[in-house]
Amino acid sequence: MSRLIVISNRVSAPTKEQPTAQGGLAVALTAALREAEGIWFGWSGETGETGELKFETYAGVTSATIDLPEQDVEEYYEGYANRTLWPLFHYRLGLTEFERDFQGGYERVNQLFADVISPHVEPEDLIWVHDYHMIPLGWLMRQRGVSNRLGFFLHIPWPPTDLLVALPDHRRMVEALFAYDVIGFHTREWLETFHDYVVREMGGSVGPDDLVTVGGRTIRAIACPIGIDAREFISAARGDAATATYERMMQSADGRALLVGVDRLDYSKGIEERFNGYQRFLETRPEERAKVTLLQIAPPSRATVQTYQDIRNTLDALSGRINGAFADIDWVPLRYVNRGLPRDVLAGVYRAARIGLVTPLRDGMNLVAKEFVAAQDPEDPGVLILSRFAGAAAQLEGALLVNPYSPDEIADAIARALSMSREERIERWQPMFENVRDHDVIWWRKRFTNALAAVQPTEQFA
Ligand code: GDG
Repeated sequence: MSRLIVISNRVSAPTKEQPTAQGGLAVALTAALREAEGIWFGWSGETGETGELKFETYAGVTSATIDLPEQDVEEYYEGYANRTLWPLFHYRLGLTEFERDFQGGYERVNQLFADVISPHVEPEDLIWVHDYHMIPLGWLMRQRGVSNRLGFFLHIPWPPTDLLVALPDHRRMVEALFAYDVIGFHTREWLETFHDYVVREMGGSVGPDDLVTVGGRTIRAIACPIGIDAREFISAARGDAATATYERMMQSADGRALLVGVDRLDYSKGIEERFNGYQRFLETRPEERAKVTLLQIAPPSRATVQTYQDIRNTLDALSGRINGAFADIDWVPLRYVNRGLPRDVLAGVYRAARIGLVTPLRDGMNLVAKEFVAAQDPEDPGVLILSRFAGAAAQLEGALLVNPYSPDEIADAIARALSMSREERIERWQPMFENVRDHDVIWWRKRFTNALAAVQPTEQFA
């Protein structure tokens, strides 16, 4: 069997300090790396100047991390990744910052990764690069003589051509993608917007079997939706910590229906719009007011970036206004928790929820929607209210789909979910549950790595 090399911005393989893999992606890749005796490369999250990889093997998985100089962290990570590509790829041109320094830092770090990783590659290795931080890495590794099968997976949306062309050097970035043999997107929608760019901007063509050709180079571009570690999450939702949380939640809800939102604090997640929708619900349906409580969990992320500080301030103010306007002596309409909770506690929170509110303005997939579905009681499941702009909407057809920009649509969906019969809730939930269970993160990993393993190394790079 070929070795698997995984490369991503951050490494979440288990280590001595953090012995269990955190989150579905980490679990899936860790399992694959253990089977294939592979290595996971990435940034350590620390600043430093040594430029050397630190190897650690723990529980059968090897990770190799590197510190980055402070300037690189600012320009590559906080700059190009978080202030240029992230907003642009989430359709937020107004929030996108275009700075040459950012682009320079991005190129420098990708060069550094190519320099330090390439010497560790063996001829039969399968190499799988992840996400927007590392788009040019494959190309740079090719320049260093790496002729292996190379795959790339994008975890965020692929933006429409008319937006992408606002990025200086957009064509060079997409050309670099053609150094990979297989590239993966979560949905057909993102795949098709990629096709559109290739045809319109590069004069390329789209063939059968997911083949895409530009000039003399043909690669496979596939839709490959990520899933969660469904088995783990279903059992976590029935475990002791989740059950204790469930009971605590039900007691504190005191007979009211619980609405739950769980998101990294990020403007793409539509938390502000969700609060506006909830406020509209409270305004327009006074008789329902004391029957509901919204719990929003939002651990801060990317806190050094100004737009993230702005969204935090906005949400602090908005949650205060909603509670100020509607709270009673014995009822608070909105509980806004600004920190993360352990995964098994989260599973209990989902299970106690009558409604899961997942309303991103744009999201590559959205795993919270799938976790919510997995955690439900099959005899009495809650209702998922899901943004039509989340990649997950293509798979979770039993959700109430909403346009998150419309407070009225969110308010109407809340009202509809509250009055939904148990029979209808089960009917909607069952096929979603089967989808989440069958298309889990292991399925996703196998679909991608099988596609990559099936590639014949091209002469061009051999
Ligand atoms: C990117 C793409 C794509 C959240 N709060 C807590 C917590 N979380 C966990 C959730 C979930 C994960 O974080 C978030 O995953 P998402 O998919 O919702 O979003 P991103 O972080 O933006 O991920 C996204 C994903 O990559 C995978 O390809 O789906 O579209 O943007 O697992 O549960 N976990 C814990 N405590 C919290 O308070 N333990």
